[in-house]
Amino acid sequence: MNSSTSRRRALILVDLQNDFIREGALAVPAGEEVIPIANRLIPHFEVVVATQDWHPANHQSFAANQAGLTVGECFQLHGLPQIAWPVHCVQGTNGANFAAELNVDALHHIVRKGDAPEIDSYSGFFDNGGRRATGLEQYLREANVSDVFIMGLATDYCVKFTALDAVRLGFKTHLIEDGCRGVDLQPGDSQRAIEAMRAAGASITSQNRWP
Ligand code: VGL
Ligand code: ZN
Repeated sequence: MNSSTSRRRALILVDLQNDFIREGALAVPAGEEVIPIANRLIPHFEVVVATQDWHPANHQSFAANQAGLTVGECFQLHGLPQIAWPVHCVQGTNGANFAAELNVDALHHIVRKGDAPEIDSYSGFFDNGGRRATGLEQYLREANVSDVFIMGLATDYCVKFTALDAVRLGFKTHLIEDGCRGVDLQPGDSQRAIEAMRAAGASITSQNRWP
């Protein structure tokens, strides 16, 4: 089988960063529980990619940068629906660093996103307007990746939109459901996100697939 027909499998670790776990600025409930799962699964994949939320301090998704808005409120940001978030994952801060326990030496590629102040970027592939690509698609294609296995934080935001873009781009897309945790601003958001990923064509799998 030549390289153009080979099917390589990539693990995509979404936003396993300090601000999304424990006492982080945008802590996802029980978010830290997925770090050991990531470390355990890494050796099973030929390609391992991590995304990293990477905002400038003046990012316009931060409630603190929007007069009159409080965290959790929805507003329009340059024509796109946006949730006002706490200041998080500011470039160069400890909150933006990968979780200390994550086996970062095993990562083949890191994708930084959300660096343009005027637009958010939940997906690891494109900004929320679907305009600017991060380079992840090109990286995966050059690595002859056919299947992507996605896990991380948060189920209802960055995991969801990364998976939906992966399906749309034609990757066979698998969600490692128990490798994800969600924000659940509204109760049920994570479950609805999983349903949306399934409906779009992602297959839902579990870490038990690699015993
Ligand atoms: C995320 C909200 C804001 C995520 C990132 O990683 O899911 N959520 N920025
Ligand atoms: Zn963010």
